[in-house]
Amino acid sequence: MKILHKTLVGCLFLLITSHALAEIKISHAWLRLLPPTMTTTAGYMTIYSDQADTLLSLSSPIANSVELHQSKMEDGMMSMSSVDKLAIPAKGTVTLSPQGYHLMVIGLKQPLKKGQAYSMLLRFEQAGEISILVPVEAH
Ligand SMILES: [Cu+2]
Repeated sequence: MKILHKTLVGCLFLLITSHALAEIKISHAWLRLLPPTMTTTAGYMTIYSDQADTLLSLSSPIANSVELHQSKMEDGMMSMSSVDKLAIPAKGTVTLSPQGYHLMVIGLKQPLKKGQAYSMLLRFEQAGEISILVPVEAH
């Protein structure tokens, strides 16, 4: 039942955005619910592009900044570093997940509420700006 619910939420927030130059599809976007005392959280999504594109930056009115990060296993230790941009191959998909690339939403201006969705702006080199709604989920 829980899995079914997650799938439904994912589908509801599947966003299809068309553009004259490029088509970007963003699916399964979510922000991790954390205790209200935490001011930084992580975000995940799947990005598809029908032509080669690059995600240059992100922002959201709910936070001071949104950074692209990459988690890596190095010498048996999980570490993460910031990435300044993310290439998406033509007709390719890049998945941001807890194990790899992810978003750090830094300096939250208010505690995130479960079930609520917050707007986020993505800036692509080719497709331009794309605004999405990202729901908060407790995984
Ligand atoms: Cu990170």
